[in-house]
Amino acid sequence: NGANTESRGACIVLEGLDRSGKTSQSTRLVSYLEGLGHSAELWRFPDRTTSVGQMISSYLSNESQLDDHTVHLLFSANRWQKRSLMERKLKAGTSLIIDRYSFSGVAFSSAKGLDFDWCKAPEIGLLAPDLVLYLDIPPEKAAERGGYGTERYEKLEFQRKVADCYKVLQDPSWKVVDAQLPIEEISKQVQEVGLKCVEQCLKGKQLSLLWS
Ligand code: Z5A
Repeated sequence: NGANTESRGACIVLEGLDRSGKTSQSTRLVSYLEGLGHSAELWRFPDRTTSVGQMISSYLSNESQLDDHTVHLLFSANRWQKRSLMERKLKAGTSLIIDRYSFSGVAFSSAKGLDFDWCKAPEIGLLAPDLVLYLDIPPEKAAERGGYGTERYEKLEFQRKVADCYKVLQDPSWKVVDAQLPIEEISKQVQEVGLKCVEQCLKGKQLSLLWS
């Protein structure tokens, strides 16, 4: 019904604390969709391959220092760098499974104490995902998984604050999955809602923008 509801790929975002299993689950979802003959790609933010992504990467590994506002805008710019490609891929029928997106941007920066609405502002106008899968795990349990490395945010106290900020962001459309279940069990749930979303977008669904 109408020119704006042409068949397209789905934009599916996985969010959650560090070690919640986003990478494992997004990889599995892409394989599953491809196995069914769908065109799907795995994306992640930060995308460390772009020029802005390299600045973020050196900041995360503590090789450089940046003001909190500056780094927030870099994370956002990193998404803006990919926006037009994202739109082209979706319109060409490829589904994008994205490991972290604007929600990470707002959750991590507001956990540092930056104003919540200020954090949301630079994300306005980016493509809104068709589905957000939130891998829910208590920070203490996530920390037990192989322990944290040396990256900047890999500390329990900070992850607790991030978890609280994610709660503020969460809306009823999010699919919350218990990330403490066995990997296979989580995959089944992710595949079920993921496939439904892909099929719905194939039938035709209008692209929308953050935050509306
Ligand atoms: N950041 C930001 O500040 N602003 C932004 O806009 C964006 C990001 C986009 C980048 O992290 C950092 O940037 C991140 C947020 C911030 N900082 N933190 N924290 P990243 O994306 O490069 O790294 P990560 O998200 O922290 O990834 P991760 O540590 O690899 O976690 P994961 O992808 O969620 O989990 P995983 O690799 O799939 O699994 C972790 C381990 O748990 C692994 O050993 C698995 O085998 C195991 N695992 C997974 N699932 C299970 C289950 N179900 N049971 C038991 N064990 C499991």
